[in-house]
Amino acid sequence: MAMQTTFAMLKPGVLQRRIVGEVLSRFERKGLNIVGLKVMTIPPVLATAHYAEHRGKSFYDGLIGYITSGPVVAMAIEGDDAIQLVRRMCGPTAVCESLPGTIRGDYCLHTNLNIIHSSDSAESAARELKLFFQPNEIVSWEDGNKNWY
Ligand code: 3AN
Repeated sequence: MAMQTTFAMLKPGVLQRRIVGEVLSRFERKGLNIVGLKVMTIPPVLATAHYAEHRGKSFYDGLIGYITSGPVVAMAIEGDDAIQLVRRMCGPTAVCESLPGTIRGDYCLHTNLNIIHSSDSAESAARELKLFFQPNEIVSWEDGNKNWY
């Protein structure tokens, strides 16, 4: 196991649905540490940088339109194997494959509105954390209960 920090983002609509706390609670209860957190509206230049790998795909324009359509909650989450763990807690990209118990399985109906993003590799996490957070906006902290998770 390796201590990792991953990037995750609650997409537009999550604030409006007032389920931010519910989703954050899942990460907290799991034993992961929230080490960066901010509400922001994504400027188009950041949206295109973040989703550069999808440029040219059929859903790209809709994706950029959606992600810039309202405020998001950007998160840095730390813990042992956090990158893969957070991905698994989110569930697969396609909502019809996301099982109940995962965030996408429990909170969304359509793949293009799949409510949460999380980094899929160490390289993506490093790139995305740098895009969304200044170094001093990520604050590691010691958890006195860490031996109980
Ligand atoms: P993930 O967010 O699970 O890493 P990606 O990076 O393949 O998935 O896709 C980024 C986002 O693009 C997804 N979260 C989803 O909102 C949207 N997306 C991906 N594939 C499709 C698709 N086939 N149809 C509609 N939207 C899609």
